[in-house]
Amino acid sequence: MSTNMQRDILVLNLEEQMERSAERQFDKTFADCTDKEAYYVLLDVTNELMRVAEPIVGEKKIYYISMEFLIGKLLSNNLINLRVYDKVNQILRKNGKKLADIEEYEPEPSLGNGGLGRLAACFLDSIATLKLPGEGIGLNYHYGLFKQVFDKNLQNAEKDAWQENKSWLEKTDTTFDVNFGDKKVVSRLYNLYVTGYDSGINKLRLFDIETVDEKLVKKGINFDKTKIEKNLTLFLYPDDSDEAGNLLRIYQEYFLVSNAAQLILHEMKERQYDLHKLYDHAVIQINDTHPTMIIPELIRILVEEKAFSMDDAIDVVSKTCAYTNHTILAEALETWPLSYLEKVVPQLVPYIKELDKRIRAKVKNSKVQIIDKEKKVHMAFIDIHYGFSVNGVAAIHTDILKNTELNDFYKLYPEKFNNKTNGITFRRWLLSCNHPLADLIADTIGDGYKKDATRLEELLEHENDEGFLDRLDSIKQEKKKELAAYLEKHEGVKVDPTSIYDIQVKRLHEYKRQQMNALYIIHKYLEIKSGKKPVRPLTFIFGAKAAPAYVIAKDIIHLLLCLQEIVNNDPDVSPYMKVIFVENYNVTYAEHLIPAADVSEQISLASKEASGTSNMKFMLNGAVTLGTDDGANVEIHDLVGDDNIYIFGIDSDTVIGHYKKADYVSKKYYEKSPVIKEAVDFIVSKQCLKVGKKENLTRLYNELLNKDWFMTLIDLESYIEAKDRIFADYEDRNKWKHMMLVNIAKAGFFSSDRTIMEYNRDIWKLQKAD
Ligand code: DL6
Repeated sequence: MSTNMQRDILVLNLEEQMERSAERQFDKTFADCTDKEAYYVLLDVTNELMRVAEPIVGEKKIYYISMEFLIGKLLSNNLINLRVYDKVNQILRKNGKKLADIEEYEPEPSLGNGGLGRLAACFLDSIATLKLPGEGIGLNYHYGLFKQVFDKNLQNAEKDAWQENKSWLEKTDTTFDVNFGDKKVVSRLYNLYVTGYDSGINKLRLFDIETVDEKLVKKGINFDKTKIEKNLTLFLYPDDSDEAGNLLRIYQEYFLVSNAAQLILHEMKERQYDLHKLYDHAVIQINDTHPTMIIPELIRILVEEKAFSMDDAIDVVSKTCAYTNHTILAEALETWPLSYLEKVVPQLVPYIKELDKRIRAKVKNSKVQIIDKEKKVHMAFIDIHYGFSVNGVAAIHTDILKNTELNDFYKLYPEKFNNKTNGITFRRWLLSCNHPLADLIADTIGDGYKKDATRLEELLEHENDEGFLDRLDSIKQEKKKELAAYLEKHEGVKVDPTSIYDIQVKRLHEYKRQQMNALYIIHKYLEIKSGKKPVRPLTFIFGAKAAPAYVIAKDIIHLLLCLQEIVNNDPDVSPYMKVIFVENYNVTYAEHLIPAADVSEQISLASKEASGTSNMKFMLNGAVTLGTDDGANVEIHDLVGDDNIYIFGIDSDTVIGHYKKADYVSKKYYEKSPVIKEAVDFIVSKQCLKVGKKENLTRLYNELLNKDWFMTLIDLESYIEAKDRIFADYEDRNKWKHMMLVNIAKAGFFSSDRTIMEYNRDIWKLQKAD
């Protein structure tokens, strides 16, 4: 029987399948199952549907290698992609159940950190949706990224035990030997099915080892970092503030690429492809520098095990590998001491030296050498010299790479550089998280936009349709009410759904400038205290995790939590303004927050945010951006025009100029402006110190005054002005509804389907499966 027929039969008999599964697993009827049991029933039948779905195959495949895949909960998304969402909901209703209640029991896989990992997940969805043969290759972290817990206004980190026996993961029989310099481990492959929207199935390949010992984790997320056989896949981003942490990260990275190389070569062998033509059958996208070792590893295997000459091996691998850069922050561009690599992967070192030697023979410029004078290996440089494509993730980011950060490389290889502006999957960030909006759009312009997002522009024909604009507005209100209920349940804070929801959710980093938002909140607080009330209550919502070793980032969280306590408990102020820092922000939380947002905070220092992707998710859900001309904000600005976005602050050229001349002095702005001075001083005021810790608050205060590397103070006044303006404009309801409409209508460009089509057109060159 064809897979399509098997699928159709399963779908036809879905209700019976569910009954059978309920009986098999719990000895109950489906109606009698608890919501938790119902989740396992749905998991079971959905897994079955995926097992019989058509795999996407072709002569050439994309292998997207990444240390992170922030896939989020999968149930709703899979039901939507498999086109059984409505049918399942009907059956649930019949049995007195709601999908939203059932989904609460699905654990969120903790396999990513932020934008980079979430992008990888969106890309897998789009690759499958476009029927391109492709796989993600990553690691199966047991505790993944830490779980954030607040105590005394401080962030604590705990392990996130997300794995369960019954899950989306399928254990396979595939194992590989992975040899490190001082030890050998045996890997195990797990598969996770990736559904495309109304298309076929690809796989995410996650590797693990069976000797991991979860009991190694003692208090919080502390564990012995030297016991590699026991800790290798415990955590994503182990604390790398010491040598053992750095070494562990290198062990993890090599574990990933060794498995990836073996898996790819195994598939080539199975299909009897000529390895000299590897690039005709495989393209490897290296997601940031973390999987860079795939290049020397593949070269090593081809030379040592497949009798390739060094020249041939380098040639074939260079034609197979492509690199995506996701940041210009120097500290995030990995450089590993050669001595660390000699310890963990001595077998790769001769190859890395050979790659370095060949560049030295060709190019004299010391700034492009792979191994520098201090014997550090620049991983990105391996990718650029020995990959065939280098891409940035938004237009301005790619321009900065070409013209500034990687200019020496751009001059060497102009043909390799290209831009691929990021995107988001609309299946998750609209169809799944905002059903009423998705339905309204379908009612208005038809279903076509679900496959071709540019059709959202057709909504512009309705810009004068008051009825439509009112429906848009009432959906936003409905989502705001839902979020208010969710926040009350999860954070214990009551918010006014008629207030303006101003939301900043992303990793906590100084360049993203959550501290600037905090200074605005202080400013508003003091204004209200002095009697100047806002026209409408304001709700400031934050969600962010700080890397456990990033001290100032944790201080910023501390300040925001202190402000939350001060503001929300002050009877003079709390009716007019609330601050909520949600605990343990993750994909699930984002799915509740984003549809309800009015204002999308995208306030990074211009030039520093490579792209950003929450900006796209907010826009798609009708929020208006308050931001700098940075990352993909620049493209949002171009698309929606000056009238539908609020841009403030110095531009990227000015920022880069300040860095070049080293002439930025934050104190100058503090001394010149009473508004800035008052806000900054509040951080160490008696009122703040009463609820906060002196050490943390003083450190942050000093950082802002004496360093402020990400130039918060230079932009603060224009930020306050723009934010006051956006809040005032919210009162012009017609104008606001129109802005919502334009933002939604113009969001089509940011579908990750478009991004993946561009990757495929320019880099991967895969044939779509029939
Ligand atoms: O490309 C995905 C995502 C971008 O949207 C963000 O702007 C960028 O910060 C992020 N990059 C990283 C890499 N490390 N750092 N910093 O997460 O990638």
